[in-house]
Amino acid sequence: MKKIILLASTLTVAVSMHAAEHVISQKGKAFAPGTMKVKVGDKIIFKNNDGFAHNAFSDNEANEFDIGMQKPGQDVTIEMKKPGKVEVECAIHPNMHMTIEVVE
Ligand SMILES: [Cu+2]
Repeated sequence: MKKIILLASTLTVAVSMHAAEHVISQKGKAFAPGTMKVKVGDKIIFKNNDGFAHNAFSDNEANEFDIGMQKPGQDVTIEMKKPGKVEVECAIHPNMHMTIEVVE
């Protein structure tokens, strides 16, 4: 039993060493930065720095996601699972968009 626990914690360390975290801010009805290059397995943290809700999503097949209603001050983390271009939009504010390039 002890061996299994040790193996599990070693794996967790190995994964977290390779995966980077990137922050995307939503403020003034805009994503910042406007473009971002990340690696497969990296995590994206969406921060809502506005006083109202956002709903970031992407229809790009490789990394399709929909955060849903994200309240002010809330952080939502998603993982980029496959390489490709990810065009991020906000379902509430049509003028909001940014692009994430995911590479191997
Ligand atoms: Cu929005």
